[in-house]
Amino acid sequence: MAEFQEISKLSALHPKPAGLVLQYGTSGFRTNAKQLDHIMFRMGLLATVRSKKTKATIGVMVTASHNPEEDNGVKLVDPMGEMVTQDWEEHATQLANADQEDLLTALKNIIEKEAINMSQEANVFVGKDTRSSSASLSQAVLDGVSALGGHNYGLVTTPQLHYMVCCQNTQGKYGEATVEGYYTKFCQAFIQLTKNTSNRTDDQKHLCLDGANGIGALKVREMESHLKKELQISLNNDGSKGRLNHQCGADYVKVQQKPPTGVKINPGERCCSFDGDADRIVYYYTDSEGTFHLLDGDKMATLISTFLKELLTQAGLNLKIAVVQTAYANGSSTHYLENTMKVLVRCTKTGVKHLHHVAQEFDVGVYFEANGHGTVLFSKAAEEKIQQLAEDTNVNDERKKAALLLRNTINVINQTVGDAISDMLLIEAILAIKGMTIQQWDTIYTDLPNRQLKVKVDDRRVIDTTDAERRAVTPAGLQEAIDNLVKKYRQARSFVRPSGTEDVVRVYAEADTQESADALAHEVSLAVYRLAGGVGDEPKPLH
Ligand code: 16G
Ligand code: MG
Repeated sequence: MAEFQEISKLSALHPKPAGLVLQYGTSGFRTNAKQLDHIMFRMGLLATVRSKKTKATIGVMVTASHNPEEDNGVKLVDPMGEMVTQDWEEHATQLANADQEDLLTALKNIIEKEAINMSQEANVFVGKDTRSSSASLSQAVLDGVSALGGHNYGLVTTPQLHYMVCCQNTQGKYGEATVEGYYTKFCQAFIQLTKNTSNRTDDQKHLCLDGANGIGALKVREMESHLKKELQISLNNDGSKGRLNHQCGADYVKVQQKPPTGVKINPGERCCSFDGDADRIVYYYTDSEGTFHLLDGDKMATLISTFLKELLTQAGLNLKIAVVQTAYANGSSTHYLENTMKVLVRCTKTGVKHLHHVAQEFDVGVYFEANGHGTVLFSKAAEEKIQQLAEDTNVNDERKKAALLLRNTINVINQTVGDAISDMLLIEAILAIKGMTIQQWDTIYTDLPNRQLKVKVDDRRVIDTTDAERRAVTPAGLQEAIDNLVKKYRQARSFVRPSGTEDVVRVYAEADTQESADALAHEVSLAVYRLAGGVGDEPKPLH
């Protein structure tokens, strides 16, 4: 067929380096940008056949999120704005690793296996972040999509691309499939939510933002006028000078537990950081003594679920709300949610797609990873009930008010994927409505001291886990060793898991004091090193 000849011709322009093997990881392919040209072309092909299969628009986002500037990556977005399904992740890996001369066969295998009608039209939305390699790599994706009806959105945040794919496939019901439509939808909802919060001072409207020198900074600047000064953002690390994710951004702040460079922070001031593709956010402040306080995904999940639960009660709506976390959630947050807030908490494997999936089981599913990826999902039935109540003329003022707030809350949230911009607007609105400072939010519960370490091993796949990654099944003896170490400390918990994005084993430990958490993390690292084939020097104690 003519299209296959065309593919052959174009693929010669995007050759695969011999011997290179890459996996579709936790969120797509990610590595040094120099190794990705053929992957991009092939993901353009795959997105096109995925579009034919689903008879819907598919998204391709070129980004390596919080990784350094020299890396890049690519991930596929399914019709409702969610991550691509697991069987197609496998197709992606197959196609990516086919030798140059086998590419057509690999593609035809997928087409056959999925029974794809090649005469079906295709539509692919392509987005990219601000990395210098993103321009040519997204062009390689477009070459793969070639002539088949791709739409190039150019520079967008990852969640903006997810949003636009969803808008397109719901014929505009979710909003208009443009960046402008995105700003209009979320900013209008924010303004509605905050309009009756009387007496907000300029201080309360002010937010200090670290844009990680990435796409989020650019897009916040574009969005600003839509906020009508109801949120006044001082934008730092806007990409005009500094390097992407370099000593700044959500990952740096969370891992280093300190403020980003390039930002002057006044004591008590509310601050937040995005990551490089703006699908992740953390909040923080420094107190009058200069001590740094981080408010991570767990703190956001708690604030949001408390707010929603109160509104649902006021509205008299009997909807099932749950919080979805991972093993990294601080033990204090889980304890607070279950025992004080009395909300259902579920734990899943690491990675947004896993949390998203579980959150879909509830009327209201609030999901957050501690690292700041997260959002809220409302079931169709829940949205309808809220909508009906908001329009009902026979309900009392209190219920009505709660229903209207819930309706606007739904509209300020990007339900397709965790979104730093939308999460920021939601948190800002909740703090405004509750008249709460960041310090008051921080004192809802106190985090247990914790430590994360990495251990290099010969092959991290020797570690297999169960129970949402909280227990190791292999290698033999490792879990027992961890259990025995945990027993030595108070309020302690520890687990290990192979990373999905780096060639390391990750170790997490928490306990009643920082010294204990550090000691436990070290001892567990040693157990991994000894029982799971550690390479290089033995892990050293932290103190
Ligand atoms: C990716 C995931 C993130 C997860 C992280 C874990 C998405 C969009 N991103 O960045 O959710 O927390 O990987 O990394 O799913 P690790 O496996 O190296 O610990
Ligand atoms: Mg990211």
